[in-house]
Amino acid sequence: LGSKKERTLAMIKPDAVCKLGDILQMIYDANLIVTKAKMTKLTREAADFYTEHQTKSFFNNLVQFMTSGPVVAMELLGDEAVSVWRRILGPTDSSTARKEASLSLRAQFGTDGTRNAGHGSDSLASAARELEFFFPSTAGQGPANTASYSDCT
Ligand code: DGI
Repeated sequence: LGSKKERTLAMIKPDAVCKLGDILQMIYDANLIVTKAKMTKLTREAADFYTEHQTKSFFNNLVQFMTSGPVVAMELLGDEAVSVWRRILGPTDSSTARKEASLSLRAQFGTDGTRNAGHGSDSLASAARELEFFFPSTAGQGPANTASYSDCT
């Protein structure tokens, strides 16, 4: 009673794929379950994913960053998963995140406002759209799997 199971789309951005282990621990500690996962290198799909931002000044930087290496997309399931995962991420700007008392994912692994380690759907409606983007229920499989990643230093 009082719990609301939700599904949300979590994405680990290219700058934090090397930290996937730490991030899975944060997901586990928050009582969220990974119900789908895919590592993929986005190409022009990145522009479609961020289509709402296409008129913004930072759009080109954003797409360039998001296509610079593999991302890991996951469906997370749990009580209030949308807001719980957003809380784990912390503020959009990693510098702002580092000023907060709690050590969010972006505070730990992000660099600035563009290179900010992760993404999370901001509503149930966005989650439905973004999950369909990465894990389509019909017509194809979405962005292709990337077989390997070996760039961690
Ligand atoms: O949901 P968020 O990822 O926290 O934020 P958002 O949906 O408003 O923006 C999507 C991404 O676009 C964000 O993760 C990084 C980039 N972005 C958003 N606002 C700014 C930005 N990048 C820069 N450089 N400056 C911004 O103001």
